[in-house]
Amino acid sequence: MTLVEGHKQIAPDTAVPVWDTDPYDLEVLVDPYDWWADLRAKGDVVYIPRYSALMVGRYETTKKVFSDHENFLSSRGVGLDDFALSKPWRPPSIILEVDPPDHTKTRKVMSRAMSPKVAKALGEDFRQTADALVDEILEKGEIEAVVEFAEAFPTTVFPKAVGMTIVNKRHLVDYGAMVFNSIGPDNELRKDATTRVPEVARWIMEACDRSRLTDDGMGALLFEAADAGDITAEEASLLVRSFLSAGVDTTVTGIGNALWCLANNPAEWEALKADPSLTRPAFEEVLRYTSPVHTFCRTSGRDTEISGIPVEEGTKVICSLGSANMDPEKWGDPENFRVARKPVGHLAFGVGIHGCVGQNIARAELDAVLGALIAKVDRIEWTGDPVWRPNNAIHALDRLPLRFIAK
Ligand code: OVV
Repeated sequence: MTLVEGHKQIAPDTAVPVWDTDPYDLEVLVDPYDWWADLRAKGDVVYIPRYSALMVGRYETTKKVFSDHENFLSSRGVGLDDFALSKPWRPPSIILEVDPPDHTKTRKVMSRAMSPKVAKALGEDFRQTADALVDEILEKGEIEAVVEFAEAFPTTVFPKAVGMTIVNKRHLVDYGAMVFNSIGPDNELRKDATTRVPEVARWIMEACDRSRLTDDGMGALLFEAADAGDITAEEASLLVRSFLSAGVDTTVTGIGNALWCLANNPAEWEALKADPSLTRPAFEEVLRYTSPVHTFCRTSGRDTEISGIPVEEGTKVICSLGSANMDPEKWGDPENFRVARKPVGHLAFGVGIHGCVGQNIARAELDAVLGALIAKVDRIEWTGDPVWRPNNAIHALDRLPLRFIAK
């Protein structure tokens, strides 16, 4: 069998539009908006010869594929590698890269460990840390906000919430880059990110051991589930690894992207300051407008169809969450960032049984960060040009030169 990027080469149905393009081209990754518009214009589903894969980016189709876990599997990998045919770069995640019934049990344990109640209890520490960080930033005035704000916050509060006793902020950020770049082709980005796999992955697994965790964090809740017989101790460790895989880069990106949106849209920042009840909707709009996780794949587990187009078993379907979140058919004026939009149904957290299980924690972090900004900051201004950092699955900033002016 001929493999392309670790999956079966397919013969697409003749009715599928063919688009000779690279969704993982560096220029697309750093500025995807026009490319997404082209993707949606091609049709419900397109064939990308370069990767011998189908791709979807219209809202309704993307939502449908993402919700249909029976036809579109996660257990064969959510990147371009088909785990049925090629060896994954790390032992697969037991919550992300798995289907029901195996998924059901781990999902339940993870949702309990990150319940609204847990998120609420963490809120106090999140707020204290956000207040202190914003005070520090105001003292400095001008900062590079990716490192000094976006990375600083989650790498402080999240390891603490998990109950980690050994913390290496650099390893946490680098591991996130590895995990998310691996959800894509084996291009330069993925090769660069994974050069340090043995060292960083070993550190991550060590940090996930029960002996390295406090008895009062989210990690301990997983080992309590192991004590109760819901999962094994090995599974608890792998689920701690999932916290560290999915909980750092994503929220770092959420904070960076929020600052980018607010600095670019001063009138919306004024509207948010004037009405702090818009804090939550403003974050949802940041998610819709910037899609911190822009792309995930699924694999068809049987012959099926998308919008009436036959799809053969073993087909990788590249799903552009970022494009779906900018589809004018769904959003009317998607190109406008509006803090009061309340974009219910955005796909930034995914949708269906694999929808982000940590979203309560993410929202609690952003409530704290935006709350501290609203309370203390009058203006957010550019001191230079923002720079985006290409990643096969994450739509994140690399540099945010910003000035913060106190109230
Ligand atoms: C990149 C990512 C997203 C969600 C979950 C995981 C990883 C995991 O490792 O479980």
